[in-house]
Amino acid sequence: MGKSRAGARDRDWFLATAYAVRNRVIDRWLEATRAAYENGAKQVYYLSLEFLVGRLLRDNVSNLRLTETLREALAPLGVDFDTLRQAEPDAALGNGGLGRLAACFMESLASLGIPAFGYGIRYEHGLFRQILREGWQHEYPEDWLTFDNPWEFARPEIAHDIGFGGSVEAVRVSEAEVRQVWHPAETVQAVAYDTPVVGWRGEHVNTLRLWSARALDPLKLEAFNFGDHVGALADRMRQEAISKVLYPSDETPAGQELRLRQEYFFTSAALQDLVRRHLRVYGDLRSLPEKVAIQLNDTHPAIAVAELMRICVDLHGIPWDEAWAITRGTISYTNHTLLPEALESWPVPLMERLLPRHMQLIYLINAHHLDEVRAGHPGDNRLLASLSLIEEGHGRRVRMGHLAFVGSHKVNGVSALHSELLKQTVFRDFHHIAPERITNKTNGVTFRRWLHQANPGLTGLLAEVLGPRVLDDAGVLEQLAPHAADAGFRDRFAAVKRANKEALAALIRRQLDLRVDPGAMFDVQIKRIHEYKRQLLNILETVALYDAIRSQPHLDWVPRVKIFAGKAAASYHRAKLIIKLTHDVARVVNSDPTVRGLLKVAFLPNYNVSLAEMIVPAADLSEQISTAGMEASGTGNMKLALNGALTMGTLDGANVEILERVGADNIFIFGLTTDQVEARRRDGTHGAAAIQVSHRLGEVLEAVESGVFSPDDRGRYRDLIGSLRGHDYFMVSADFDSYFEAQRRADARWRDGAGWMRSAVLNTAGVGWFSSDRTIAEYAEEIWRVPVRR
Ligand code: NBG
Repeated sequence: MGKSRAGARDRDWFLATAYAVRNRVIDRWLEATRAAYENGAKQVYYLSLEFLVGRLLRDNVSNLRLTETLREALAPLGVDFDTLRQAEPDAALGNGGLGRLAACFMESLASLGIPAFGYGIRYEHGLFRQILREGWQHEYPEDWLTFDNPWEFARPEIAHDIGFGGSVEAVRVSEAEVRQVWHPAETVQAVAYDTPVVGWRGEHVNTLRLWSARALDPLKLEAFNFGDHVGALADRMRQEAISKVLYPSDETPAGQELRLRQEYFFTSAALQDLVRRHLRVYGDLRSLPEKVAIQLNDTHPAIAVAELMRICVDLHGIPWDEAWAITRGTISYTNHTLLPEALESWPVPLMERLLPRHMQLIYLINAHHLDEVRAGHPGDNRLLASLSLIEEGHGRRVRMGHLAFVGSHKVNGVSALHSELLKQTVFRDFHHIAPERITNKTNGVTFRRWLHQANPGLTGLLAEVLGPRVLDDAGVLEQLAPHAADAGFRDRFAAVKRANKEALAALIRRQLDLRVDPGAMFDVQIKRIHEYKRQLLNILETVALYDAIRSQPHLDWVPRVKIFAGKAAASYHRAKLIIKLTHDVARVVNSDPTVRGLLKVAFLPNYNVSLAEMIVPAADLSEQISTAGMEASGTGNMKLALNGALTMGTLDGANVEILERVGADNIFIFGLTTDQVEARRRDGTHGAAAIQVSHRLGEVLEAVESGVFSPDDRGRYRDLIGSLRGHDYFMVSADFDSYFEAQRRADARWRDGAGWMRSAVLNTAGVGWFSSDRTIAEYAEEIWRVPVRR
């Protein structure tokens, strides 16, 4: 690092260590890449606008099995591995579950030895830093690249031209053939930055290739010479803005033009890159479906369908039908949400202006597609309108989900329930005409990060009791079940949990200046703040519990710490207000002596992957309380159960499958089902009805509404609470009593200490199936048709 030992800081030690580790990776990486070419293996390409990677040092060191070696090497230098690894900034190139899933999938692809590339954007600024001032969220830019990023390799020589705008010209290339030639008005370069992705035991290494935007002309020298220094750089700034920042929207529309530019930018770069690689080896695009699988992570890269058609038809002169077979044979698409506001669509005029040739191709794809529909269902105009790629009425728009659907050979949801709902709701008519298309691939998480690294204490215990094979095969966790009956084992399991809770309690003390008792139940809700995820329900229940403790202080209350963390989209006012309410309640509850510390509320700021790695191993209770039918899957639910937390959950997303695997005795299920939610929504007054029958809820709402927790601004929560009295779309009122009652069941189980621990062990034992290795093996077999090395 060019520094003396005395002058070196944690960051220097981190970088020096990372470079030393990196050297161990490179040979394997080059070797894996070469081997994949040589044996003609099929390549998987995972296209994702987000990769929420977090830190990489511990991941790489642990997968290379170098953790102990490294500690020993650092000790004589007086350097502590756990201190230096915290100097690594999180790569926060994602918002939440969707981006983190992509990162887990990359790790599992490498661990299963499947040759794969991840393609995305190298955002200069990832997800914003959250700062809380008096409980209000403020967003600050995040700067992960300020210091060197030791994991990435810049490849300035690998660059693709990405066009925007301009016009399309018909050019006769032979007597028989006219081709459409796109003349973009503007061209930006996509430059590759590669990060090696090390699989378990370092046996296979793949590549995460992120694109950065580079202007072709760095500077208008003439303008500069005439003194217009800012104007001379303006074009460059505009073009390079494409990879400047991640859109901080999570399941909310990001409708701006720059977003569409980002989507086309990385999708086109990815396709040009993989087509070039394919042609170099096989010389012909016709073998693409046999040698390449492209997975679209949500609709963000859905323009790939039109782009691949453009490459085949316009650039390679492949006849339409054949090009279509290549495209559909290669591409498949994962849907991650049913929320109508998150289903992407772009105004036709914007598409025409930004991507004129793609718009023509989309019309052509639509024409062929609707012809087929018409042939099968003559005269059914409703069906045609519903299946069209173009939404007519209030401004014509291109429906990206429809484009992705027609251009894919498989479309999957991310939990059993979600995939069923896809068939019944957003893709109902598509499912009718293509009943084989939709399939389910329930999400998973990588156990290397979320168990081995995040919870070394538990991992050591599991390896001792089950044998080291548990490290390679999550299926072995099943064999833990009989140990739940062994008091000696439960004590050791409980001791690990206790140590993790002490570490988290210390963090809470440092960050919030709040003392919490590691002996209390740690009740955790960590995820993006969103109305459908219902942090509000949790806070209202907290208020109800607070009232109950105060009115009967002598009862034997279970001590609880309510732990929250999560970010709200910058423009999502109601979500920010919910964060504020959490703080207002925390202030009152935490300082009330009559509560005697039996209830504490802690909101940890700036939730990210690294903070999750601290909280997950320390949780006792996992709040997965979304309105039924709204959380596509969830993955935090899996991480927490894996680490021995009991789930407090609705029958939503993957909670349903967690229930099946851990058993009804080891999970707390409450609330309306998807069908009941739907039925109740048809009744416009259900909020008021629920409040009428619940005295407890009525009191809680009145207190919050009248300003008991916000004496500085008594009207602060009037609208928020008012909405629960009316239509209450998210069923907070309707589910309140059921939730309160389920929480009391949790209390009862907690009082039976042995019973709680038995359930905790059975959670860890029951969720081996939620390893992303299982998920990826399913994609490999049923969607990509690539072999898996196990
Ligand atoms: C999210 C869902 C989660 C799911 C992740 C990963 C989006 C659009 N969807 O329930 O809300 O676990 O995707 O599949 O971010």
